[in-house]
Amino acid sequence: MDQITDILHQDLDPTETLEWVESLNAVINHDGTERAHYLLERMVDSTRRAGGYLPFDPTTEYVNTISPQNEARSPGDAALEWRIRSIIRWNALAMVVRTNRRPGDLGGHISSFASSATLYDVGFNHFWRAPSADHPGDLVFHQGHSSPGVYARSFLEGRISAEQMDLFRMDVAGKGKGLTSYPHPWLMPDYWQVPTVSMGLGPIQAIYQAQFWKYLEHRGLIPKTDRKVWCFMGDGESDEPESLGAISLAGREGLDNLIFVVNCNLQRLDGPVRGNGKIIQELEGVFRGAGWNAIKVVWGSYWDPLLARDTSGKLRQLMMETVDGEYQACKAFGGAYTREKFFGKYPETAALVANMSDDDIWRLNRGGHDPHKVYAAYHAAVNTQGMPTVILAKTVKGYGMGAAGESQNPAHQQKKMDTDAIRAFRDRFNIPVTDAQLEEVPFYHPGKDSPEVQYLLERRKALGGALPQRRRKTDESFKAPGLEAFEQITKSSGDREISTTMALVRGMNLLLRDKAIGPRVVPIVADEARTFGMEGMFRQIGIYAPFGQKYRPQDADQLLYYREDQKGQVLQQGISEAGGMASWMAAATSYSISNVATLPFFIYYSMFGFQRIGDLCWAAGDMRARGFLIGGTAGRTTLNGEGLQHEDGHSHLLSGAIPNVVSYDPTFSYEVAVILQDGTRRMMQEQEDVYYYLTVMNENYSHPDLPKGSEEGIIKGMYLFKDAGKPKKNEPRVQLMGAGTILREVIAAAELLEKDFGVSADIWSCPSFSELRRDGFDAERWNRLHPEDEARVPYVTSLLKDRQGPAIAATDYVREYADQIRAFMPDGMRYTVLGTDGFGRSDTRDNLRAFFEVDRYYIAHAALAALAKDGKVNAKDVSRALKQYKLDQDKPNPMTV
Ligand SMILES: Cc1ncc(C[n+]2csc(CCOP(=O)(O)OP(=O)(O)O)c2C)c(N)n1
Ligand SMILES: [Mg+2]
Repeated sequence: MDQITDILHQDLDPTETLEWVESLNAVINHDGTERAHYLLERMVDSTRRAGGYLPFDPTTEYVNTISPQNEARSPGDAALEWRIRSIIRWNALAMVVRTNRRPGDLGGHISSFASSATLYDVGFNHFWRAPSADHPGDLVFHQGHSSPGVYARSFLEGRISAEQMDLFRMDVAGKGKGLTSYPHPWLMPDYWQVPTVSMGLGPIQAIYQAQFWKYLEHRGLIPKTDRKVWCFMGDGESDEPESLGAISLAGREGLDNLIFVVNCNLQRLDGPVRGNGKIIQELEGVFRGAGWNAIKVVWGSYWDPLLARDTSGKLRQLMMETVDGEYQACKAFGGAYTREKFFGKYPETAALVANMSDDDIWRLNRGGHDPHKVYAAYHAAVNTQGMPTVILAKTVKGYGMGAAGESQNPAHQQKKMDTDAIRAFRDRFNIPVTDAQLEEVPFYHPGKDSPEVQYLLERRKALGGALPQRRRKTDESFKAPGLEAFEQITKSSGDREISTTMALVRGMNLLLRDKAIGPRVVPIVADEARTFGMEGMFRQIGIYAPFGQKYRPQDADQLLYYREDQKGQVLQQGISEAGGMASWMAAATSYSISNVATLPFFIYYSMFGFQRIGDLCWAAGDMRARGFLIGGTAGRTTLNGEGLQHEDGHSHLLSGAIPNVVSYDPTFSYEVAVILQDGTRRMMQEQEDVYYYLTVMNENYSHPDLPKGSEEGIIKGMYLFKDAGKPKKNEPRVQLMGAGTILREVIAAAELLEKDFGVSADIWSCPSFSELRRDGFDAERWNRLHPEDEARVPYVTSLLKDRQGPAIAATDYVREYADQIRAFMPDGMRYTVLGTDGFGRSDTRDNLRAFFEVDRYYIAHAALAALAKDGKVNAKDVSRALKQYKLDQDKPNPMTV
């Protein structure tokens, strides 16, 4: 970059330069700028061929990308739109100020929407289409903390009442009418479509939404249309790795259905975004480098005459030299300051404003506050083909707030304003609220029949209806295949040894055979399909490639070759779990956003899921995603060779914390089948807003038949796998519980106990301790609230209450996982939990299970220890077990090594 600037600033022969520039001007005047561009590119090519090193300059001058003569004109009524925008500004401010004058310190933001009001307004008035019979609708990701402005518009439209405006951030007291702090589909399911406020999650989701629409179009599941994904984000938000981390995908796949609007108010929460640089220039370079069409909207119309008179080029030079920290100061300190510190730097620029008053200088507006400039940029964006567009709009944080916030470093957190500041705001935006009313900061509604409201409603009608609006259910209906469709995996595998990962992939293949649901299955991988044995799908259903396969794959002569196809069904998202998850979220909400239900499976290394991209998983819960997340090669001792960073022993604790996630850790293929079937039924057929998390393992073993009648227990999380029958007199008895591959150690432990100690065991398979916990706490809570009614019995309690002996549970997860049900053990039943607490490591499965003390010997020993405490065997028996099974009493706790 510096080298380029240096070259551009050294002019060895100004006369020659001038001749070239004049020739180019002649071309521009005669044939237009496109021809000039072509010639320049050819010259660059020739220079490069001659051996010249011409690095790419990713940025352009610090002026608007669209020159005034190329601006599309808005057909709107500018004066009326200003009135509407002013009223919206007022009500958004009133909403936050009123909220913060009441007890509770509920917070809210004024300055972000103040900076972006015009950016939203132009979109709402002229561009964003609601779903209607004629159009599937655009999707808008709003900047989360600009929500007051969105509510304020709905208030004018009559969609939100004044009473509701006073329920901002009161989700509980609002009893379903409250207005959420930020966009939350979970809490406002008819309104918000996508949660955005966790910075960075909106942008990455928007990219994968746009990709998913193209995918649906290519696969013929939706017609090709001109609908767009619009994503608003803050300039500070661009710091998040998720914000920019996937933009190259959008460029590579030419997602011209995607428009980013970056609100460049030069500030974030603490202060300037790039005080010592220019965020717009930085982002222009980054996005252009990634193949985006970057449109800068830096200056408003009042600058046009000044720029037209800038024949010396000094104003442009000054604009380029000035850093954002200084631009912010100009807006904070006003016209006189700007004349002296900005224009005063060069005599030429000082002369340009010599005839202007300080007020005139103050009024020189930024592009993002000028509806004409914004309209022109949006118009260019929606008409751009073959590439995504980013609009970099320069604005003022806290616009209109004056000394209370405008361009002030602490503006972001400003939520209270005194009456003087409110009066100034009222005057600036000409709001008909009297001095006497000012104290209460009333909402202002001009009336349903006012020209403002009529105009606004007419605009929305022309664009298909009100926005935002969210669809709760798809109009389609599906019938999930019955369990018989999964017979291949509900029946014993006989001598064949397979893993639950293989069972899952078979289950997916069986679903793919279903006529209606099959085409809706969306397998998503982050470069791990081979790890999970899914490479068969490459050939069978193809990998999605928007431009088809342009090469002969290396393995073309093989049966299962790497087949890419425009109609491919597998989404291969490369090594990006965040990308895979965002892609899954797009598919998992397609029922709502496109009225086309799909059933996505995102299969990944379980360690890189809820832990690494947990915030997206949380947002998926909020947005009522439906689909399967598959944590592959899970388990701290089952994925034996990979070591500390790979071996997952806790993802179930994380998934269990998300209220609408249903999690399972199955052992046998028939358990996988029952869960798959039931999940498909609940999500596709019943349209329940839940999503599933399954851990599957890579250990091969043989699988028995589905035990008769066990379906309900599998789904609820526990069933009797082996009944030891009625205990004989004085026979010590234990209840052994397990999940995942460790259930097999539990089964082996039961044999040891019987053979070596004459202890018999009932064996329970527990595919979901998390589901058991939820059921138990639900019953417990109900009982507390209904002290005189017949008590409900938690499911676990009901299964164990007539059983004898202590219970011992072991899983491949940390102890907290199985410990979740401790409270629901029947009175007097001792409960011992074994688990894989501590850092994982690499070794053989046997060694790891011995290390974490979850193998059959430790389970048998734990059972004897529990029986000894209950007085059913002697301490000597426990010692004998230690000796016989060669267990080291002085082994350090795995937590500590
Ligand atoms: C992941 C995450 N981290 C931190 C925050 C807290 N936060 C909310 S807004 C904000 C500043 C936003 O600045 P910017 O993106 O420039 O938006 P602006 O309000 O200036 O338009 C921060 C840090 C958040 N919401 N999400
Ligand atoms: Mg900002």
